[in-house]
Amino acid sequence: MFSPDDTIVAIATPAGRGSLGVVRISGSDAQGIAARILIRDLPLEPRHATFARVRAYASEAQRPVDEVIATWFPAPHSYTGEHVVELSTHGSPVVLQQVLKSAIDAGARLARPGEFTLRAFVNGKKDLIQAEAVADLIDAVTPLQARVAFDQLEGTLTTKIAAMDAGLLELIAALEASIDFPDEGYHFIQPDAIACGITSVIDELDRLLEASTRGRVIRDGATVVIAGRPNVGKSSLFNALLGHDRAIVTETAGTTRDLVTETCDIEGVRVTLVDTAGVRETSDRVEIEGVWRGARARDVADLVVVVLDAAEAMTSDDERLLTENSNRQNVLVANKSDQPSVWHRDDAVLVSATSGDGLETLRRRIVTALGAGEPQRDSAAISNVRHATLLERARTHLAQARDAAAHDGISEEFVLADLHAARISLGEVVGTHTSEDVLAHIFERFCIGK
Ligand SMILES: Nc1nc2c(ncn2[C@@H]2O[C@H](COP(=O)(O)OP(=O)(O)O)[C@@H](O)[C@H]2O)c(=O)[nH]1
Ligand SMILES: [Mg+2]
Repeated sequence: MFSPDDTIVAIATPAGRGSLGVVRISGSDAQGIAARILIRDLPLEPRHATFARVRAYASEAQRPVDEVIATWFPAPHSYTGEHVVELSTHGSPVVLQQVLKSAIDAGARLARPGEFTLRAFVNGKKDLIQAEAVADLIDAVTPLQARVAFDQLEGTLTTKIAAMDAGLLELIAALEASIDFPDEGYHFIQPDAIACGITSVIDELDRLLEASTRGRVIRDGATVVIAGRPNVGKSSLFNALLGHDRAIVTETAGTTRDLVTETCDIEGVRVTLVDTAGVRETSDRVEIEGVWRGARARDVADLVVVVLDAAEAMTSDDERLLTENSNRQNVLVANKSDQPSVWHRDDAVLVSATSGDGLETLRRRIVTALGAGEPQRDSAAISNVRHATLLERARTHLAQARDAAAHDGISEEFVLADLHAARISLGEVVGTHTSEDVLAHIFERFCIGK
């Protein structure tokens, strides 16, 4: 899919104007290309930041286009594991394009999306989890997302998987020895010991999978819909959670008629917050449409925040909304706590959208209900559906292997087949067993220059 022998080049910094921009060149001819486009008598020294000028290579005049700092990272001590030259230019899109063109004219090929990181993977600088973590880290919009991605980049998950794989390899070795010397029966390992060894790997997988809901909510964010009858303070609560006045608030019932959507950071989780029209019987056509849209939004929400007015008796509209949302993931809010309450429910968070009382508790309740609460100590978060699916598959094979091992008369070959299959699934997570299609799919979502 990619030609691995080309020397590639791309602008590594985002589109737009800045004080600096970076052009990255990687491949066997990186130095040669740098020598052709830099106006400089001496070759670059390894790992030294060197001042130089870049020329327009193909033009007649070969006139200088910018002053740059050039750094040469000799293979294999570079991001990609190949020779890499990085040019820090002035951050003008025009200058960056000229430097890029000059490198292409001097023999480089424009890199495809993710090609630098793909090369890092192919050259063993990063496993697949870490390569994917690079994309996640770049895409992160909350500090928590960045932390989870960075942990994976550091290899927390990789280490866990390597430990499980080593455990399985040991069991496989013992079982294979038993097969090679059939007269000895289970001489090298007892069935109990096999089952026990498999169980400890299954337990470890379960811990990882348990933490995966949290990881996925952190990585992908969640949609939270605010519902309630008119005038209970939905829009006020929406604004309070956002921290600015986005939705219109008035004392007139039926003010909000369309969905109002904003993203915000709730305890590190990227939440798409949706304010809806109040649920009530109405003959106003616009309001009917609004109520219908609100119902649709609740259907697709990860969580519904049902707002009730603590200062007023509950109505049949409230009751209906409570029943309707009881099967959904929900958090109940008793709003207007600054006024005397006329009812009380243990399961509702007492909040005042106008004074801000109770908002902290509400934020925590939302995050907990989304399954993204405080992490277990020392847990590596699985944030990626691909990882979770493969780990589930490994678990299924291990459960089968354990069953087979527990049955007298089932041959070791069956146990072995499942243990091997489990190792393959684990290997796919890290990237030791991964098809080209999967790789292409993963690297597609990178931007050019990464
Ligand atoms: N005292 C008090 N009034 C509130 C509170 N939250 C909202 N309100 C008032 O209730 C009315 C309706 O608020 P709004 O947010 O538009 O409700 P919505 O129709 O559910 O979106 C407005 O007059 C708000 O100022 C609160 O916590 N305390
Ligand atoms: Mg409103």
